[in-house]
Amino acid sequence: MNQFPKGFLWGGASAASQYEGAFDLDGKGLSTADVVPRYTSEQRQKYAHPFEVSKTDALRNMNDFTSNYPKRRGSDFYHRYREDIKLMADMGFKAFRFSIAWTRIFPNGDDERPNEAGLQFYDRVIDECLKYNIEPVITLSHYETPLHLALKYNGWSDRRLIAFFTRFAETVITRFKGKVKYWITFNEINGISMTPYTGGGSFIPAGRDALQVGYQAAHHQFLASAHVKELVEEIDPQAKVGCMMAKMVVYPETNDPADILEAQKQNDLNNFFADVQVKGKYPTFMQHYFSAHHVTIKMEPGDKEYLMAHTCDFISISYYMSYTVSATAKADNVGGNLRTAIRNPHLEQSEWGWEIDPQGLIWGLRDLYDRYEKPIFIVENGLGAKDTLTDMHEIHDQYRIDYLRAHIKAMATAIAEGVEVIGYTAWSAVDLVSMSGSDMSKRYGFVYVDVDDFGNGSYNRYPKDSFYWYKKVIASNGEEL
Ligand code: BGP
Repeated sequence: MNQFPKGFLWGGASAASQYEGAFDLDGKGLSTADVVPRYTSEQRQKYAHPFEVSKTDALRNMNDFTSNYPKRRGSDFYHRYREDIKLMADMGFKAFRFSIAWTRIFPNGDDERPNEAGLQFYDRVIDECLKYNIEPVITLSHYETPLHLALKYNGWSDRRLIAFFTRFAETVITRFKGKVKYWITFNEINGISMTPYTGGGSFIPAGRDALQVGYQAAHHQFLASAHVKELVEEIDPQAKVGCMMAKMVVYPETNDPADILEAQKQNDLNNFFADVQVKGKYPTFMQHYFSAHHVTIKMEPGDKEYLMAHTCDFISISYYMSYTVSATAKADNVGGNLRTAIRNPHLEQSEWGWEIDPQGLIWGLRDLYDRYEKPIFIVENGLGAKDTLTDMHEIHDQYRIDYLRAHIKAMATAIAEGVEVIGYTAWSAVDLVSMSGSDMSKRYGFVYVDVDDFGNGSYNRYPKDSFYWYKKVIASNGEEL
């Protein structure tokens, strides 16, 4: 029997830049995600991280209205939020995780006044959720930064971003006071050391190291998270603030102690991000890592005390797969959903080579709970797959059901052992644009959206087989899998 606590937050997740579309409507400014095109497979091979763009590309792409930018269209949630939230309610969702696009509220990021039309959109979305007793779980920054801040300040590598972000956060926390109980600060914050553009709108200037840029940006995001915590305490003390990490479960390739040490190091490097936001301080091992990698974090007096004074209430995570490293073929800091070269022969892979490992989730949950003793919210977990729409408008996604079932069972095992898990929002509620591929072919939703990689299609919504399965899971509070 799978036992889930009463009031467990079952639901699904999304992100503004992959879901909303309407990238330039009602006063919205451009974000870093809006200038990321869909890459061809050759281009994908050429770039180490296909979802990063250079400053030159960003400047060119911002004025390009003819090429294919799927994130600009998303799944048109902007116009179809009523229909989508109704579908979520039909599944019995208790929670819906989405992000607020900073550029709808402050189009340039450093504007003095908020854009009322942007706030009104989220008024409508939140009220629609509450109408069905769906708890809105809001991410303040999900893989996008106002493009203006990227171009003018080099994104989060500049300390001034903290004040701009705090103004944005204060605006929305005040506006949605009493309606939102769960705020998440930065999506997969641990990705930033590998992908400073996606995570923080920072380009890597020539001659600079990604690690230096990324970790400095992370320091600023840590402080910004602490500001959010302080604001929520003042404005809406009932609400809770969570940090968010891609939970990396890293295995050694063999039982050679050197491999085991390398895996431990990689796990520590990832947990570092929660160490700062939950324990409130930089762990000692990071000082050593920074000096070995010539990274210098510029801090100001009072930063350390501020971080210690405003730590998170809960930890939220994404979990898709596990990773394998060895002392010889190591991936230096496996951040974000990036793969190492070593294959785990015990695991099957998704069509995208992501190694499917439900037991790894048990390992990850135990590890986090042991280290932090804070409630854990799984806010992303799911299978990216190519779905086929039949002539009858059905989608037989048994593979997705199998994946989700196995991970939900794993979560139940961890809960039975005493890990406090407060909710599970699968990625994704409705199909949306893939973050890394910037295309529609890699689908995650319980609801199919009829649109292809080029924006052709009706955008009609069709429940998949997994929709009906998940409805039963929720209705039985996880007993019927
Ligand atoms: C996470 C991101 C999401 C998301 C998901 C799946 O890293 O937080 O935004 O998209 O992974 O990744 P992808 O879309 O690249 O398959």
